[in-house]
Amino acid sequence: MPAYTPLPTSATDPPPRRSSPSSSNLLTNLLDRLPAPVQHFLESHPLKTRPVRLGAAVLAGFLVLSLLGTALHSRSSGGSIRGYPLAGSEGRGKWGTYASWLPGFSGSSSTADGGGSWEGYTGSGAGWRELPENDGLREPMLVKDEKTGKMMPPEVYPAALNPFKRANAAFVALVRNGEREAMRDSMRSVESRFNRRFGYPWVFLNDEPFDEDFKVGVMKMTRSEVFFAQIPKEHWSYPEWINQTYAADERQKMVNENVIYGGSESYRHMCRFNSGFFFKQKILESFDWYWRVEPGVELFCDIDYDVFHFMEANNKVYGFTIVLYEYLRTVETLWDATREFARLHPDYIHPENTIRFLVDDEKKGLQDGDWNLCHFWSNFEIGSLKFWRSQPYEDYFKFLDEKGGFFYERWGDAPVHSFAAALFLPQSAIHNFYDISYRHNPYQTCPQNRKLFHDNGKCECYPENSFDTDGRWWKVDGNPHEL
Ligand SMILES: Nc1nc2c(ncn2[C@@H]2O[C@H](COP(=O)(O)OP(=O)(O)O)[C@@H](O)[C@H]2O)c(=O)[nH]1
Ligand SMILES: [Mg+2]
Repeated sequence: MPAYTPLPTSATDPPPRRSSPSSSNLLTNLLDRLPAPVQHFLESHPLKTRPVRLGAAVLAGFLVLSLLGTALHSRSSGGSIRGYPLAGSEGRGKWGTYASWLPGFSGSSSTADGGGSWEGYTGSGAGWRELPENDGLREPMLVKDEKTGKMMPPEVYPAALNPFKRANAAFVALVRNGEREAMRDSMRSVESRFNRRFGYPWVFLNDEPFDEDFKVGVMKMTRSEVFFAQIPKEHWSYPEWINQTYAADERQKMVNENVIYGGSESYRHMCRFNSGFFFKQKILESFDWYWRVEPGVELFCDIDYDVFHFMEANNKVYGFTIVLYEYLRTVETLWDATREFARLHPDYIHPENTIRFLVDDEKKGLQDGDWNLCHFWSNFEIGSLKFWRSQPYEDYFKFLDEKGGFFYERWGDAPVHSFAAALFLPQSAIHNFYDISYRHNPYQTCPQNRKLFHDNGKCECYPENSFDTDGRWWKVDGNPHEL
């Protein structure tokens, strides 16, 4: 039973729970099942280097699918492969096109002149050759298209060829109807740089109903399932203990001081929602992991591995790309409130916490030190939903919410998430995705290691344009760019 089963394309109901996968030894198992000549080929190419491993993985997936395809015998047999519906079966149907060539393996032969290495493509950069030699590949099985009469090579859609189980993960975007085009830009980037290899679903959240233009527009950007949900009123409104007159007065003061978003009520609801409620949405119930995507963001490097499995396999809970300073005026009492909470719940503070990332003077610690205003920039997050659903965070958010600072000041979800991650988690559970080149105006990161990320064509960014070229912001873990 595959852990990852695509569901109907557009839905408002939460998808059923997906079992938690384990992909360990999957490659080994796949390799063991391959025909002897292929195993021989792989053995003669020690699986030590990453490029060869990748090539082997693709080849293994290709061959396993081909065996499955042969077993299916007929194009009209329906059914599914690892949960991807074949042509003619129910569902969105986008996966169908890929599957239609499978029976071709028992049919016509190729006219391509195979053999030899792809000399024209070897390039000069180290590590470019992530493809197996042509000698180790099959001839493309050409199938005659009945409508056009043309000979068609197999379709190679990476997510469908990826044989590894998926995590219980989704992209999550809180977004307004008016941000459709910026959302589509983000999706174009995420899909081409990452998700076309994995096919993770998208979940869109909004305090208002999504309009048809938005829905159709974003569905065109992905071959994965897409879910839409409206946020319940109680997650996007004033709690009864908030003095709205006082809140309005405080907003006016911020407007007078030109504080960014100082006068905006919706921005405050948004920050409170992202702090305390996004992970409680019914549509996300069945998921364990999320990647937060905002409209208008961009990725500049290929991400060829499953970031969610990475998180799971390394006991990571919270992943970030950019760390920066918060505007003090928007969070004047947040640090004190957090210290008060920590005094009430000393048991929630993890012994291997990263308080030193937050305080101006490491020696003073949480209760005596001042906050240096550092926080994870939460418009990008890859994280565990279970963490936000845990008791310590539940209690922390409730405590903060009762203080009223989301409305009387303008507490952001970024410092709130950052404090929780730094206090309740061990340092080892926080990960800097330095290899994900990410841009949200006006900042962007770009990996510094030219050999690993640039000479091989993996990234299109310029290392010197990175916001953080020397790892000085997240000092806790050393400088990741030196890895
Ligand atoms: N549905 C909805 N989404 C919002 C609203 N305000 C902000 N957002 C979303 O919340 C996120 C942060 O808002 P954004 O305007 O990008 O703030 P910034 O990144 O801090 O400048 C984005 O994903 C927005 O699309 C709102 O009133 N309704
Ligand atoms: Mg934004």
